[in-house]
Amino acid sequence: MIKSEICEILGIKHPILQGGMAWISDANLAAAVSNAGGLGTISSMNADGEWLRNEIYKIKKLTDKPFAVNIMLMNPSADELSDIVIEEKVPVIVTGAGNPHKYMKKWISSDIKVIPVVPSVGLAKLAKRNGACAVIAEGGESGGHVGDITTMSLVPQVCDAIDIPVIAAGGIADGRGVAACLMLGAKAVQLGTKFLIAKECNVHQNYKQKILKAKDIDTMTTGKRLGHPVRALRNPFVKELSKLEYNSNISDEELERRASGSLKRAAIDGDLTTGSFMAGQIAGMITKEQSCEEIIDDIFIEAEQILRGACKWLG
Ligand code: TUI
Repeated sequence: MIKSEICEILGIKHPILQGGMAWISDANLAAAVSNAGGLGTISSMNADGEWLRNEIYKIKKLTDKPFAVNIMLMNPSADELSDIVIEEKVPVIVTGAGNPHKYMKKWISSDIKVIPVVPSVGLAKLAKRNGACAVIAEGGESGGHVGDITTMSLVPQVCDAIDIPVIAAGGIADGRGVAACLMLGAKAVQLGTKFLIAKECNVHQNYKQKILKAKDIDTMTTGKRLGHPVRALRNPFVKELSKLEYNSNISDEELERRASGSLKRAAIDGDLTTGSFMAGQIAGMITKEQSCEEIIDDIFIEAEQILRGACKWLG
């Protein structure tokens, strides 16, 4: 059994978190992950207050285990959502896509555990100073909004820089990835793309099929020019966006307008030509739909075997 201090801090059985995925991770997916011994996460990126409150009510009916709400700081409703998580006594908040500094004091004084996603050592140090109980060091292999540094380079540098637990994310889909991240110094892992194909995930079937069919080279990033690079599976929409990005006659506003709504079109409508199917570079490793329990059990059985077998390297 693989355990770490993250299990104690968060009250979970296995050191694994499900990444909050906008328009995708709802109460149903998060509850299935929490019931399987990980930490499920409801994404509030696409949410208004009423939607989030409703999902929190639903998850409390579906599980008595801890869960997280993910607050994306680019969300125009972030201020409103930041109060709802307090009112509804959410046990854990994961933040992304920005610096959560202005909310941390009120969350921590309300006994909420805060885990910011950090794409750099500087932000990890800031998160620790502001009272985070752990950080998620997310490498650029991830799907969606990504930083520049890879998981392999980022995780050990963040582990060296701070003395709170580090959770690795980006490029992890199986027990090999989990074992490798523990060797880099991480105390847990966060997986997004792998949970997107879970049986309990309500995303459109076209999205799942695209991930199940993807190969290693099938993702690409766009949006660097706008300051928020996004990794998604190649399709006509993403290829066109990439062309426009290098066209100096196209304004930033026009680019933003084209990108806006594209994740919803993929996740809810399954629109293969105008949707943005955000996914990590490990999409090519995902070949079958499984329940959250099967995903987590398989991953930790494999990670344990690998770690036990690792002595062979010592002769
Ligand atoms: O946020 C994510 N992944 C996401 S958000 C998203 S929704 C979206 N839709 C359209 C366009 C863009 C996004 C899809 N995927 N992951 C967590 C994450 N946080 N990755 C990187 C960061 C991050 C970036 C900058 C965290 C902090 C940060 O701080 C910058 C600063 O100094 O404020």
